[in-house]
Amino acid sequence: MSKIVLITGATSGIGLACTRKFAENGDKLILTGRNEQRLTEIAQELTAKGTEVRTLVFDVRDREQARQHLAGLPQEWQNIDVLINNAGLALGLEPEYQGSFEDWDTMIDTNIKGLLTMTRLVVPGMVERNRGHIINIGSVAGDAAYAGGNVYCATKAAVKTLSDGLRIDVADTAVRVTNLKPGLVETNFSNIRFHGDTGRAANVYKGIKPLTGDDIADVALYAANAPEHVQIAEVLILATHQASGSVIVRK
Ligand code: NDP
Ligand code: 8X3
Repeated sequence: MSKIVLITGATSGIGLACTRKFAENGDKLILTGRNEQRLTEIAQELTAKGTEVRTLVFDVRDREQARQHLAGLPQEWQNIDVLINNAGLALGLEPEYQGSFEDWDTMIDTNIKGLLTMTRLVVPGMVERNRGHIINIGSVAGDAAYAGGNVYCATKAAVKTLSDGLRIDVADTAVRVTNLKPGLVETNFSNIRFHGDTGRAANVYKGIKPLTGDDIADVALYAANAPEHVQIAEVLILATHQASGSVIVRK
């Protein structure tokens, strides 16, 4: 049965890959992001292939905008079946005692508070309907800190704890909660982390075949379509030559 799937940060990387996979699966999509032009282009591409799409342009850090956009959805789009909390970022790789206050605030406001905002706004309807699925994009970074990862790792550890907490809080309903924890995925992630230093970003994926957004989207799609009595609670997805956040074998 076709589902209504809301994906945050649908304009790039893992969010865009999920967008395309769920569209191919025949689902209806609510795509959110900050880049209106990119969202429109993606929506046009998918609409041409027969997918029903709505786009919502807002920053997940802006609680009031998020609230207004969701409340403004037409009635037939209100019953969201799957929420993919994907929007997020890392900024910097400095030691904790030298990090940027501004970068820390952006990561915490986006990766933790933005995810919480979306959860708070969407999940009550799921609980009321006794149907729904939240797929949070955590990270191997949330399992253990790595050098320079400090605040980013802490935000992804928070995603794990918030996923576990939510799973407990909805355990008396049919709502499911999944925390997907990718390792190295080649997206725009490292360009953002290094503030546009593309050479430094490219080095992150040197000597190893990294994951792609599609690899993560495949798992998200599997989790969303697992039989109703099956809850894929948490999945760690690594490149074959990556063993943990800090053990990466490059050849
Ligand atoms: P990308 O930079 O390619 O995509 C990030 C997406 O999030 C973009 O669409 C971006 O939109 C959006 N976004 C960022 N900040 C906001 C915001 N404040 N409001 C709305 N949208 C926002 O990176 P990835 O696809 O790699 O990252 C997606 C998620 O996956 C993140 O949560 C990241 O932490 C996680 N992750 C990534 C891994 C990797 O190795 N790449 C590994 C593990 C987890 P915009 O263009 O407007 O900035
Ligand atoms: C993104 C993967 O290893 O750069 O969460 O933290 S990593």
